[in-house]
Amino acid sequence: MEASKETLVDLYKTTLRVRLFEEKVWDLFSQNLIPGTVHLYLGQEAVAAGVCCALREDDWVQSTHRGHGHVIAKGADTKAAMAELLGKVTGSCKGKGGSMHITEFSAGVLGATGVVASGLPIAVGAALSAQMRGTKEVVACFFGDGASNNGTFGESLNMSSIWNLPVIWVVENNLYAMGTPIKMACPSKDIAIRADGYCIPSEVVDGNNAVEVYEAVAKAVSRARNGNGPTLIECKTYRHKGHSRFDPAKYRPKEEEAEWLGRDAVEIIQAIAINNGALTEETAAEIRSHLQKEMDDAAEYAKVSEYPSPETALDDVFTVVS
Ligand SMILES: Cc1ncc(C[n+]2csc(CCOP(=O)(O)OP(=O)(O)O)c2C)c(N)n1
Repeated sequence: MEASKETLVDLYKTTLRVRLFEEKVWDLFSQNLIPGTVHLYLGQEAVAAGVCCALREDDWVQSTHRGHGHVIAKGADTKAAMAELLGKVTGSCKGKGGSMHITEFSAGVLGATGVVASGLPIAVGAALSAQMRGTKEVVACFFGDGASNNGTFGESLNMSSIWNLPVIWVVENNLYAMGTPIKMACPSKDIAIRADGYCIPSEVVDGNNAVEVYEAVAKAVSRARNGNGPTLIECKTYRHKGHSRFDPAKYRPKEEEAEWLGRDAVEIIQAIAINNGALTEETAAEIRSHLQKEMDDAAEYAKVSEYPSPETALDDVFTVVS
């Protein structure tokens, strides 16, 4: 499914929107304005952009601990997302979720989670629900290379296959699970071949190229929507920063870093869009300055918003009474 000029502009805007959001997050985090920790999505923007641009508004995404990019790419309001990270009452979870539980249900985000690989079974449930309701909605489930070594990976892929569920399994292979290189944790060159064991078709793409991601996901979405079941797409990518907080990522070889940082997701989609006549240098710069203002406004909004009052601490907490 080839990307149209309109889609190329969309991919550029979404990739850049995520990049500028994350740069602003890093800036605010460095000023100690964000409590807890953050797992930045810087470097991996083309994955979220390529996936979310291939989805409909009423489709769903399941996120991870590295979730800001997924939420923003799916169309969440940047002000509410930024306020959430600062723990403010105007945040999308009223300031009670923060970075690792950021979500925006109204934009189709099922949730983010700090428990590695716990999103996969949730995606199975959401896809089963869509199938039973006959809505033709699909679910894209993001997870890392590390998560693919967790038991829920096998259980979820198996169920999605036998029940023919409308799921797109998106592995963001950024080569490391914290400080553990993928080579030490996975015997094969690609994670994608594991899908064969569950009779699920798979594809390996350049995760820094939003067009490649989009085209693979668009095919998978069409299969899922037409009742032909799940697909697994492995996106090879790289994070610009360490795993979280102040991890300087000293375990990564310098040559490897230089090679990946030289293949920047924003620069790649900008060059493709310009070469295809979808953008000019001028229109690309206009979009950038518009998006930069959006992020500056979002940060200001988050800073001046109030913290939730202590009396509301137990609001929205659910218990099952039997
Ligand atoms: C069940 C579980 N085990 C371990 C951890 C600690 N932990 C947090 S992130 C992480 C690495 C995850 O790697 P990956 O799935 O590749 O995602 P990435 O951080 O690279 O985006 C680990 C082991 C956890 N949060 N949950």
